[in-house]
Amino acid sequence: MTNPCPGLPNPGRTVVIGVVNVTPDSFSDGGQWYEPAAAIAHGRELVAEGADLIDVGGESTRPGAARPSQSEELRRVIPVVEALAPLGVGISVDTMRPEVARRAVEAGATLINDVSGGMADPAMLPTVAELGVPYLLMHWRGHSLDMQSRAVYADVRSEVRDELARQIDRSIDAGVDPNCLVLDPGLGFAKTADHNWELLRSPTFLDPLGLPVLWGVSRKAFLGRLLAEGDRLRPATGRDDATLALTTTLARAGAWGVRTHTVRAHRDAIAVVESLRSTT
Ligand code: PMM
Repeated sequence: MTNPCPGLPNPGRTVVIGVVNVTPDSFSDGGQWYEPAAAIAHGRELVAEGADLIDVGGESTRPGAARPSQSEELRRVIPVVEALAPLGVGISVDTMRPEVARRAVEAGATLINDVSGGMADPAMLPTVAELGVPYLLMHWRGHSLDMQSRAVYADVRSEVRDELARQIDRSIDAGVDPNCLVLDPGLGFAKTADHNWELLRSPTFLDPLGLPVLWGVSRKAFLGRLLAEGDRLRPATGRDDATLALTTTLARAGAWGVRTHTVRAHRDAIAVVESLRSTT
């Protein structure tokens, strides 16, 4: 029996993380929550819908995106974390920067979601170890500006698994509590649509690493392509039903969590999955 990590939700079903992108340029919600007041109101809605965690991010990671400065990222994220933390829900901060992670935890964040898995900044892993909060470690090969040029794999499943295993070792070497690690295969990050589908066809492929797994599929471009009419990708907000189909499949396969832009429908789908699992 391992010691649970304080702050890591464990509700006995798949966790739902609601996304609040405080950015002008995220592909998935088109800058709708860029103003702090709008972001805070949206976070409150997601909490009311039953989110287990709210993931607050100030940097768009859409392919080709340029990075905001650290001060701009702090300006976007911290007021939203401060406003949502008192609601009692867990707050995750989606950042690759150790200083943003630290300031967000001081402002009430309870989990660090680092899409670079500790690779963007060498100070991140020691900072996470010092802060002692759960750490979401995603598979990553480089910044958004040119990440799709790194989407080259002989065997995407084993390469993603091996690269994550290396980052797990680095995290533990830096002092991060292994009970506080959550993995994420990083769909869309240095991966083509075919790579994403290949990983999704084996939803337990990271199980040998022995850690909880979160999937971020919500509204991603590979769903837009799947649902395209001719050359026209289905717009991001028209991808929620397909996202829900994946949540159902992933929850059925035992995923620890899903990261989504809408919450209630995902909680409902997970309730159905749990009821099917029930033996009574
Ligand atoms: N995807 C995005 C941003 N942050 N974090 C994790 N852990 N996993 C993801 O798949 C992920 C992420 C990009 O999508 P968005 O525009 O919906 O935030």
